[in-house]
Amino acid sequence: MSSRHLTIALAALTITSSAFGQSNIDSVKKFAWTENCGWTNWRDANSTNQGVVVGTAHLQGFVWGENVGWINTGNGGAPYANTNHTNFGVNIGVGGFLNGYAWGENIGWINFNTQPQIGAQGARYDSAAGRFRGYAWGENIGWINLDDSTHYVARVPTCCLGNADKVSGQVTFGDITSVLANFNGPANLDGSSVGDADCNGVINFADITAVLANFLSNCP
Ligand SMILES: [Ca+2]
Ligand SMILES: [Ca+2]
Repeated sequence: MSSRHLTIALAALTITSSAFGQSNIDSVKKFAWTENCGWTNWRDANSTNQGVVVGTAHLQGFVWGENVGWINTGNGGAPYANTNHTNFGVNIGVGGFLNGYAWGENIGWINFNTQPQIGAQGARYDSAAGRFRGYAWGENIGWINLDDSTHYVARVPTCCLGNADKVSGQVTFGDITSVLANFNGPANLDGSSVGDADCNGVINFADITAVLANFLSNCP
């Protein structure tokens, strides 16, 4: 994708009024592929301030399509009734399956309620894995692939204090080893870096303290 094109377009976002809060989409796992329109970026709208937020039962915020412009997943007034242009949006329903519509400024409605048509491949949010799966359908652009094994959209993992190695299970000596092995090393601000036991974007003695304070606790 053209990063220059993307940067200019993102800077040009003029949508105002709603206070969305920062996107909780992962800084690396933020792209989904559309069969006819290329990549979509779920995180970086207005420097992440209006990117997609995954709530407990709904989405809100904006996706940027490199070739199709803005796609609005909802204004946060959930659950979305989806009966007209003032109350549309994407809800997270039973089993994580999505329902409702997003609106693309240049491409019209995108239907996330695809489970009735395609069953288990319906668009859904897999809360255990913290990522989207399945396929959404754009009336004018065809399938949006949320199911790729490499290029998918994920939520920033919730921090489990002490879990420096980011491996599920009990907090153990392995987490201390992980802090030491990455001590003072670079870390992502979203807390996803191995070694960053307290998820604050730096790896230091505080991470050793976090491991010890949570030793043998369980992390999902
Ligand atoms: Ca661990
Ligand atoms: Ca830290």
